[in-house]
Amino acid sequence: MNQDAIWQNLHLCPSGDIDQTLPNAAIVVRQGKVAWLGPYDAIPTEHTGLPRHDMGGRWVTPGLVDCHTHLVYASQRADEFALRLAGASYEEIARAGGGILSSVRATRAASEDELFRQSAGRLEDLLAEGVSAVEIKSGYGLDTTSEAKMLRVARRLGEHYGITVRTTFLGAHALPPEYANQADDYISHICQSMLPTLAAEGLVDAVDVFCEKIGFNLAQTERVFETAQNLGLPIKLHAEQLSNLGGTALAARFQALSADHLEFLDEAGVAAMAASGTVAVLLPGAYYFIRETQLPPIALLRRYGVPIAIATDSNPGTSPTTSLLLMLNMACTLFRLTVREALLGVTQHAAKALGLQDSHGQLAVGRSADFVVWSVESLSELAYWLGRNPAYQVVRQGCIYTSRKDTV
Ligand code: DI6
Ligand code: FE
Repeated sequence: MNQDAIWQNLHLCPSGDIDQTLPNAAIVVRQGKVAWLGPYDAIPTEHTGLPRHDMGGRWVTPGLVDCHTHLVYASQRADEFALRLAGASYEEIARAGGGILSSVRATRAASEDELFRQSAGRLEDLLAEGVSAVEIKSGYGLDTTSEAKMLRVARRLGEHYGITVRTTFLGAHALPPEYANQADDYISHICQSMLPTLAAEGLVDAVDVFCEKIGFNLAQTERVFETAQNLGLPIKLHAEQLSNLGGTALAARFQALSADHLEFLDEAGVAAMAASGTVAVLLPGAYYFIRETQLPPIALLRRYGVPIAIATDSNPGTSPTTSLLLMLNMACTLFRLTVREALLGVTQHAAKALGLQDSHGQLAVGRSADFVVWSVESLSELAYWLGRNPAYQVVRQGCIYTSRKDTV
């Protein structure tokens, strides 16, 4: 229940930057928003009559943001995982009609309620770790009806759980069987019909393309971007995940919110991102799960000052995870990010990757009271535990969503 109250006795990290923290702090919540935050001793008198929640000196961060997911889909692909363990590559499976297309078959066949039910379970895992905003892509429907179904489910999830969901249209994820060997025709269908229709229904917040040898080429990607631009929709891009096609530089030309994956990104691409203010979204779960060995160019991203975000890429083929905290650990262990970089990557920078930097990723007066109280001795523990959730209390819009006994 939403009740005006003071959360006190906090070790507060309001910006998601672990170099900026405030001991013995308090947050005043009124009508689901942060009415005030600062040192406990300085709570303005007009608030002092409110009920109190004493957090015993625990750490508090803003609600986390998962800025790249394919959370809505039906079934799973554990059989394909077994094939890969036996030696088949992700690309071989995709070319043989498995991979994304097997999720397309299952997602098309599922009713909207069934799709909601399966996806809700995954979303609840994220929420339990303190995620309060999530991006959800379409891309397992690949026809107007099924893409609309996915996007409606994404919207319903946001309403049902009272969280921020940003929907991204990823119709150009794979070639549907109806358009086999006719990629240009499928792109025309997206640009002339599918995307304008879904946008008119208010289902699309951003547009993404899988720009890859097994996805869509640069010219096709550009056509989708032009359509998005004409509709006034921001763009994102799956780029340089398996090879370097130059998609990132193209995305930067369109002032993309983010370019994602980026293992094969070169210096020219990094420079283009820096110039356009595009966020680099790194997805260590996919890197790990497909046993990639090419590391994203972290040193270059740092040198050019490109903001780095971290996300789950939650999807049935290459990143079947529902833990953003596990991604924090992997970003540090696999990509050698610092804990500070990783935490900024799931707060401030993740919000920017969704165009939500003015409302999410930081705690400030007037913003929604979305925060997480952690049972940890230091914030490094958020990246340290391997598959453990130390969230003590998750608060969204001033409501306590989960609260559990301290286990530390
Ligand atoms: N890149 C990915 O890692 C996922 N999609 C994409 O464009 C994989 C999606 C899948 O295999 O189902
Ligand atoms: Fe993805």
